[in-house]
Formats: sequence, C-alpha cells, structure tokens
Amino acid sequence: MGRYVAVDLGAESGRVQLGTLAGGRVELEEVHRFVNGPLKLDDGLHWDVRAIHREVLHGIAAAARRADGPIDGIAVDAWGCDYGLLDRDGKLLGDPFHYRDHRTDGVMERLLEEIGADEVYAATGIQFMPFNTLFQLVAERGGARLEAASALATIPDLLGYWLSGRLACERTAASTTQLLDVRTGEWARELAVRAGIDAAILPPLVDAGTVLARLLPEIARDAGLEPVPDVIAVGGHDTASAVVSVPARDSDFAFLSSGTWSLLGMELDAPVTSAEARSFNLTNEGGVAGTIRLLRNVMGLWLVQECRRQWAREGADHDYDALQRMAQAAPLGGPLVDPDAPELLHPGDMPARIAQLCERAGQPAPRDAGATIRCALESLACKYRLVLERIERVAGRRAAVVHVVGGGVRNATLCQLAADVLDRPVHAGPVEATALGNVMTQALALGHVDSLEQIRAVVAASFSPAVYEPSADRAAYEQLYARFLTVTRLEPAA
Ligand code: LFR
Repeated sequence: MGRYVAVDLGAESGRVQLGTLAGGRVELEEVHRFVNGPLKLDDGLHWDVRAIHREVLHGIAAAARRADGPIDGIAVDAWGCDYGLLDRDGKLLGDPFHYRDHRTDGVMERLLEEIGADEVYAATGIQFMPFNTLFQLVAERGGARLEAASALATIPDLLGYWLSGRLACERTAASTTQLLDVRTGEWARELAVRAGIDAAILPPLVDAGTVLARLLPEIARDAGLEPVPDVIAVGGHDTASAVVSVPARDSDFAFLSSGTWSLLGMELDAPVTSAEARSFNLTNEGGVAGTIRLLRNVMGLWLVQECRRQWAREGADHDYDALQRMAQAAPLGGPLVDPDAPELLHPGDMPARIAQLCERAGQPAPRDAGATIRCALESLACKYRLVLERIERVAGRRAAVVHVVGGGVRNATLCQLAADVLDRPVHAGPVEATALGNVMTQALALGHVDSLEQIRAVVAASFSPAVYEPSADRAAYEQLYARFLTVTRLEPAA
C-alpha cells in the first residue's frame, strides 16, 4: 500500500495526481489541473515557472486534503530540454526560456560545424534538435544570466529543488540536455568545455528512483502534511515516465507517447549510435531502470493545438473533440506534409503554414478546418511509419504491437490511422501514463514494487487499453504512404 503525489508538467497543462497502490493495482485521482503556456516577454518566449510552482503547491495541498491516510512521496516530471539557471545563493536568474523561442535559430548548425556532429552524437546519442539544452546554452553564451549562473536546473529538477531544498539532476532529464555521456551515464564535461560552457554549472547526477530529501517543513506545514513525505526523483523527463507505464506484457513492442509531441520508439538495453542511427537522427534517451529509449520526436498534436489557437484568434472556437469529428468526416487521401518541417516548429498561423507546405509540394491546400486537421493526422500517421521502420532497422527487430500512451489516446482518429498506416495493432492507453510512471517510480524508490516488469504488470492489471486493428484495405494505406514519400521526398528505411 502506498500513496504518492505525482506532479506532471506539460507544455499545455500541469496536473497534480494522487496515486494509490494497493492489492497489485494502481489508481489515480486528479486533484489539481492548471493551464500552462508560453510567457511572452520583450526578449522572447519564456515559462512562468514561479506561477507553475504556486500551482504545484496548491496541488500538493489539495492532495493532502483528499488523501485518506499519510502520503509517502511526491515527485515532479516535466517536458525536456528547458532549464532555469541559479546563482550562487540558489536564486533563480530570470524566467526560463521556452524551447520554441527563436533565440536558438542557426545555433545548432554553427556549433556542430565548429566541434563536429559525429563526435557529439557518439558521445551523447541524442538526436539533433535546435532546442536541446546544449544549443540553448550556447545561444546564451556571454550573456549576463549564464555569466552569473552557478547551477543549471532542468524544469523537473528545479521544482524538486524548490520542494526539497536539494538540487540534483536526475539522469533521464539530464539525457535531454545533450550534455550527458550516453556511454558512461556521467556528464560529458569535455563536450561542455568545447562548446564554451562552464561544466561547473552541471549539478550532481542521480538516478530515477532516488529519494532526494524530505518535503521542506514549511511546505508540509502549509499543506497540512503530517507525517512529512519524501521528495523523490523519478523519470523527470515526462517521456521517460510515460514509457515506464506502457502496459506491455513482453518486450516486442513499440511505444508512441502521444501528446504535444509524438515520441515514437522502442526500448533497448543499450544505446545504438551507429552511422545509420545518426543518419536517421534517432535519439537514445535515458530511461528508468537503466533502459534506453531509441526514438524520434515527431511534431505531434502540436499541429492540431496550434491550428485550434489560430482559429480561436479568428473567432471560431472548436474544442479538440469537435476538431477530431471534423477530421473524421473529411475524406481520406487529401494533401500531405512532412509534419517535422522546420516551418511548423514555432507558434504562429499553423493552418496557413500547412496550406503553404501543401501548395509548395504541388498539392491543393486543405479546403477547410476538417481537411486541415485530417491532413495533419494523416501526415503524422505516415511519418510514424517512416520513423518506426527506421527504428526497427537500427534495433534489428520488429514490433508486434504499438502502445500509444498519453493524451493522444483520446484521438481515436489518429490511433486508427496509426494502426492502418503502420499495419499493426495499436493498443491505446492509459491516458495518464506519465503520472502513472511517476507514481510507480516513487513506489520503486520506496521498495513498494521491485522492478520495471512488476510496474508494467500492475499498470496492465489496472487499465485496459482500447485496441485498434489495421484496416483490411491495405491498398488504400499503402497508396497513402507512397504518396507521402513522394510529396515529402523522404527516403524510406529500406
Ligand atoms: C515531451 C517532451 C519531449 C521533448 C519535448 C521538448 O513532452 O519532453 O520528449 O523532446 O517535450 O522538451
């Protein structure tokens, strides 16, 4: 029996969940939810991390009120790559930047030219994305904030520090910085120095499943928590926590952590940094219990989220269910785009950008909102196939089933399209995989469960996924995929 508070921070919302483990089953109750989003300041896009902290404290107090017994642990997970900088007194220097800010434009290309992409990939095994912490730090080299910094705190570590008073960098979060050596699990200090970053700002590393310290006494008092729970480092990177709770019974699965991003990949025991993995720009992210997630970021439901925001600005407020129904009603086989086109990464008029990409590839632009969302979803499903085939080739094995977890589980149209285009069953659920992974890794830290296998068995016993079988009409989906390859000029794996 155990009770845990999971703080799960996403780019669109933050959730605080009360998790209970009893009799081999786990339950979650959402006790607090708040909106998250970029904070636009004169110098670019940031996160209002102090406001997030306040919401987290409200959430912890709400969990304390709701729980019918003592709470054992509290842990935070969040999106990757972003960070706060602390001065020598441990004070936060400015508001952390948002990874979709433009300050990193061109930085990655210049740095890799300077210090050699092959070496960076061999050392870190991380896919090159312009917003990896490494490139964000290089973008602020010489700036007042970095000059004054004595410690770097990734977002989950920063919140963990504010709750426990102990600053450590949990390894799954560290792995998203592209400053962790994938071979040794220690900081790649030499790489930091070659990139012109003072390696002294990199805090001590800890593994997921480490008790950091007791919750600070004043927070515990304000929340009415007695006895005082432990603050625990779990898979601080949300994707790491999400994959912990994939309800797989054996190892021949692929996962798709589906939310703002689509993180599609396979779990391995050891990283693969071969020339082929590098040419496919695959990442080897650190997981819980020593696992590696060989995966690729696909742009994900960000496309839909940004379309929705644009239409709302124009006065048409559709919710996600309505958008999904409109997409479902639009005919199969409209225009397709590469969802990972760099033009689609930053906030802005997404429907217009999608239309431009379609026209540039000689296709008519989507006619209306339904067709635009349909274009985004079909394009995502096609990109999943390209990525999964590449990953399977590098991993040297085939996935019999794809487990979809996260908020994207609710998008039945996308789940079905994924099954159809990937030509294999998709098992969708649980929706709250990240918070579950957070909770179950706390249970692991406290000795309430003893392995990743046991965690997955508990999740599988507690949640039944929805199963989507691939369509029997293979020709239609093979044709769709062939057209995707033609219009995007992407090369298939084999
Ligand atoms: C998902 C995620 C991805 C990371 C992206 C940006 O929420 O953590 O894994 O690449 O956000 O940080």
